[in-house]
Amino acid sequence: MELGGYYKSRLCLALLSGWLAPAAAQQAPGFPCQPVTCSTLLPATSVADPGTNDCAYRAGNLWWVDYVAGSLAWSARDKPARPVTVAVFDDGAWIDHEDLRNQLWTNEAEAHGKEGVDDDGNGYVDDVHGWDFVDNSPDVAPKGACRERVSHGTLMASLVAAERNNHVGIAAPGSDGARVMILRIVGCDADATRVDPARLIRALEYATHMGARILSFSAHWSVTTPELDAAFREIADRPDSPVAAIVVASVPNKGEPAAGYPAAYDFRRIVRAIPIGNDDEISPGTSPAPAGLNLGAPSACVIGAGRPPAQYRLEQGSSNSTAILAGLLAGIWSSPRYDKLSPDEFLAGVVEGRMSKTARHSKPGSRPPYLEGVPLADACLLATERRSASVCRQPEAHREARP
Ligand SMILES: [Ca+2]
Ligand SMILES: [Ca+2]
Ligand SMILES: [Ca+2]
Repeated sequence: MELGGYYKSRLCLALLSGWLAPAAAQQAPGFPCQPVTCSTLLPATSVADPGTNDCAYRAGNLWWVDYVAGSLAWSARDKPARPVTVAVFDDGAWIDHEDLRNQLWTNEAEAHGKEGVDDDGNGYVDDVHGWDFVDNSPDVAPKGACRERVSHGTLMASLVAAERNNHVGIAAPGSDGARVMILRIVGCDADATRVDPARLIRALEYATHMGARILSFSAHWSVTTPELDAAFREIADRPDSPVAAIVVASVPNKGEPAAGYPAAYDFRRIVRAIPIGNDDEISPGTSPAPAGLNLGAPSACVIGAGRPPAQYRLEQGSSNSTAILAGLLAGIWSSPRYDKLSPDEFLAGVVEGRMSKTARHSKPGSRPPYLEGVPLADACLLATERRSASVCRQPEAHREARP
């Protein structure tokens, strides 16, 4: 990262070492993870302005990256991350978007193989960056009516791993530590919008066999089958499973009476994203979820990738929380300190042992199980004296007063 450029930006005040303090000083004034209010988040300039580097971040519009101390999960120049593959189960993605195209998991055998040939013999022909399980195709782009709508999967993939420091758009906590595998499991047309258990089982098998260590589900559903339950149990619960992975599950916030699956599974490798809005509050209408690894993550006023090649969108919702948390976990897991850990070791030592025990909590929620609030996800456990984070915020004068 070139620091000099930050000082030159008229929109941007570089606050370097000291603003994001070591973990021991988390309660001090100026605590690094203080969010800015939503009203400051409207872009101060075009987020596609090529004259700045990750300009949405430079313009102070990526509050959600700072809220999870996401820059601490970016790799140090002398210690590049060993990226974690994050499978994004969604409606496909525009992988030619400028902030996504270099951030994709790649099946090297297919990337360097022959077109029309299943070069790695995994049963899928030309699966370079994932698979479309709806139309059984290597083309993971949105299809049908989805082509004319906001691509939910594109937004999610960008919140996991948008390319950092490429002079455009946004950055994400998993910019360095995550690579996204695109799995299209729902479509837009009539019957295709429902989650199909058999289709989902195939996608789960694909993701885990191709090496995904985090499975990100911003989708949720209310009915399941014994076979689908068994597939999730194998991945997310059984000790010593050869396909163990961490499932990051959304908890919806539109007043649904139950969280839906996979958040509703009481499995130990499930990490639930609890949506957080302004001022550390759990989003109104957040569904109850089982006790366990429940971490708050930003939901409101989040900028992510839209249509290719260079559109961005401001979106709300619990889906955002899930993707941000998945990218954050990948960014932390990929750091040299933790990159050798198995899923169970990472969960026990880092997610449960450190992140869940943070002093940062949301405000109390209005109903069980959130009456005491939830721990807020962040990467502050990666703060060291050796390395403090570089963050970029608008000068105070450019912000509106908080209500
Ligand atoms: Ca193949
Ligand atoms: Ca091929
Ligand atoms: Ca970018």
